[in-house]
Amino acid sequence: MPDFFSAPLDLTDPPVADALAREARRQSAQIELIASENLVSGAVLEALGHQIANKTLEGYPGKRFHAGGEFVDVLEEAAVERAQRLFGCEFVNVQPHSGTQANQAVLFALLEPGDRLLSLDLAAGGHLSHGSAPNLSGRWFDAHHYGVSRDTGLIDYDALAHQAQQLRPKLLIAGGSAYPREIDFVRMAEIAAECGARLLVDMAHFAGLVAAGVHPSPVPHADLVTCTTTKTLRGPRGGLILSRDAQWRKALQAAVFPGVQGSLHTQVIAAKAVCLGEALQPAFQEYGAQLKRNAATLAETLHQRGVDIVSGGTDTHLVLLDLRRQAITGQRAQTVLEAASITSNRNPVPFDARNPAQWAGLRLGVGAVTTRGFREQEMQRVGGLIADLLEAASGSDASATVEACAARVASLCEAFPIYPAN
Ligand code: DSN
Repeated sequence: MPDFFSAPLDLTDPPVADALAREARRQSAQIELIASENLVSGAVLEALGHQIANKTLEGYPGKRFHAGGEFVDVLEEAAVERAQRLFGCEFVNVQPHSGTQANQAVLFALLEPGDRLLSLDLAAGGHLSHGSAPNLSGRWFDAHHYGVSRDTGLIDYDALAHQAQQLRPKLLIAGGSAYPREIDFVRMAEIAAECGARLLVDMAHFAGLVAAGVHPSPVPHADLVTCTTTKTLRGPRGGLILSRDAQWRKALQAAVFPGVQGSLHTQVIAAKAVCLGEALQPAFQEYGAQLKRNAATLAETLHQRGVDIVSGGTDTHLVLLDLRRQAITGQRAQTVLEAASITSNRNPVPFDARNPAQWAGLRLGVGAVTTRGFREQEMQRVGGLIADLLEAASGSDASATVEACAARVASLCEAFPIYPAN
């Protein structure tokens, strides 16, 4: 009988161990370009796998509903203090289990059911949790959306100001999942103030760039800021709520627990503390700067090969391709890239069809490859591979190109190894 506390997984549960091992090999052998992904440090993984995961706790440090929370208190206080220093804010809640739950808690704190909110349209790069029809936020609130200019792909702030004046929302939301450009937070705050709305900025995708000091911070301008720790912040799956001051503290603490969540994911709190500590190191500033250089290089390489880039480029880690010129769907592109071991996701482009099967966009992000060590030279190679694959995808048989690109992906990945066990 294997020892319960020490037996390795491959002995106790081979099918699960096998799937995990194969996933580790997949990550090692594929070029990961999903914009919401990254590769966490060994230290973050160690915290995530720690037995602190056994601990059940509700409430906040010093005011828990269960005994035995003294060490989790140390971790939660460290995570809060590090986030305060990193983002220059007075209030932080590190408990949200995801970015969506962070947003849900903000809506719970600021709005009553039926209240009006105004957020970026999904096809223009918004997020489900900002009032999308199938999401709770779209069911329980009177959600309206602003878009981007058809000519530039950029937010049209004058049109937004006019729309906000007409609608008088209680909450204006900036940010999303696929808007590749810097947002003018000063202008957003003005628009919110002019119509009597609060401003929430969801910086889930670009939080790491803000932390690195290579992207403007929304913290001084927004009433509230949410993010994940997962993406460019290079930490565990989970969310944060931030505010420049403490005026919403009581409402937000209560909104997270007991409002929308129960007990903590204690191992994730530990891992959040670790990733926030890493983001405070000078090396993270260089990581953030490299993210921007890598994304810009990828966008430029693809543009030179005749691929349309939504908004003409990027200010972040994210590049959104518009494949209408190639006459292929995002799904077709995603499938062909995946066959060559490049992982990405289909996405709508502004004013796109409602049906995901017909979306014309492909979203790329450089968080994981930058962590892996790719720089401009590698991004040019990756851009060239993607351009070859997109050209092949618009023909009837892409298999020869896929095979040639897959071999080049394999050699690139071998040159930039990740975790030691791989
Ligand atoms: N919001 C989704 C994305 O951007 O891919 C998941 O984080």
